[in-house]
Amino acid sequence: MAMNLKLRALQSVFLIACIAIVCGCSTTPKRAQFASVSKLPDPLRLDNGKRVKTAEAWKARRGEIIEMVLSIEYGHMPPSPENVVVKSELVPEIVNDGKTAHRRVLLRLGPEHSLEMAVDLYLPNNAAAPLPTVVRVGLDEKPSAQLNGRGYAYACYDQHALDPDPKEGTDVVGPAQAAYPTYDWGSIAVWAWGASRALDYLLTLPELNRDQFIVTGHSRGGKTALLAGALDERFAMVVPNGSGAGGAGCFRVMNPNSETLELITSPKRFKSWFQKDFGKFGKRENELPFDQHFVKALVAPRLLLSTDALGDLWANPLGTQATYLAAQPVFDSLGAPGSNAIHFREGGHDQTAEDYAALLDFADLHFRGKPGATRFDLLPFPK
Ligand code: GTR
Repeated sequence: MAMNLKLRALQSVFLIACIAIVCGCSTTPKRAQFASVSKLPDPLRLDNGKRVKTAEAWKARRGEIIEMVLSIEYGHMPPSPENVVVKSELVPEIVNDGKTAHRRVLLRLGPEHSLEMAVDLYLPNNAAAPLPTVVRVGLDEKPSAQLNGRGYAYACYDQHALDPDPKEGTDVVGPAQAAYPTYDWGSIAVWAWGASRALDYLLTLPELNRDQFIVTGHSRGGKTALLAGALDERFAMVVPNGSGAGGAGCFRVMNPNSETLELITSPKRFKSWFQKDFGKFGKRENELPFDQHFVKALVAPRLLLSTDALGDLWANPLGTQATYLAAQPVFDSLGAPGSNAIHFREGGHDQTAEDYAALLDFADLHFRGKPGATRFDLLPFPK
């Protein structure tokens, strides 16, 4: 008997070592790395135990999931203030070798219009309106030439005007949290609320197609884009890039060396991005009633594409594939199997021209019926 147990233990050590070699990891694998997609919580099971079978039941389940992820992970956001106005607008300038008209708009919003937020708008010259529009978390001129060149309008907004992003381990009560003191929202929720306020303004512009808004962002901006798109159904397409922990990465299924729930919620790092008690699930991910595929599922049946890099282990590519697989049944059940997509490129932590090309190809496919060069069905890891 004792011999048998010894043999079993030896076998397990050998098996773990083999898995570690296959995964290319030198450290002892952590428990979470071995969770299987089939063991993740079921987004299609209502709190009362019944399984979702109709679109109506999904609506109810969607409400349950929203409350679950906001109360536990991100914190609650105030409703739309419905008062976004333009404070000032700079005269458009022509950039990108004459191909783009750029203008900066300063918005006022919130209680007594006390909040201000800048939005940069880049419109392609000579493109047929109304245009599909990419909305990015964070001001960045770089992608404008590529996006405008493909006939997409591009807008980006200054999320830090609502809540600044000081160096890790420091928290400040930002202007939006000060304006709405009774809400428990962390920075990601504030920034995501900002995406919706930028959209409130963009929807007033007749040159933009109101049914073809895409929200994207990178890294902490990717987490923000996923949450914004998950909650705000006016976004037709949602593209988190390199978003990892708190974004498209699964907390229970991880590459070795990926950022864990415990690490990201450490008070020395990014506790302030989340609802203040979220960190208690560090090393207890299995007790979470959801995982990040629930957040992805909130996008269904709209379009969702996560773009990631295979060399960006910190952002957990394996776990991003896991959430893609685990969210798929929700898209299937709503009759939109092709609306859930994933794309991996070689390289590291960035949102590159290749990532934007994948976004544009996915949008062209669904908005214009025009297939591009990017494949969305390639899975780098075994299922
Ligand atoms: C890292 C953080 C990641 C990611 C990244 C970024 O330090 O651990 O979750 O958000 O910052 O936003 O660049």
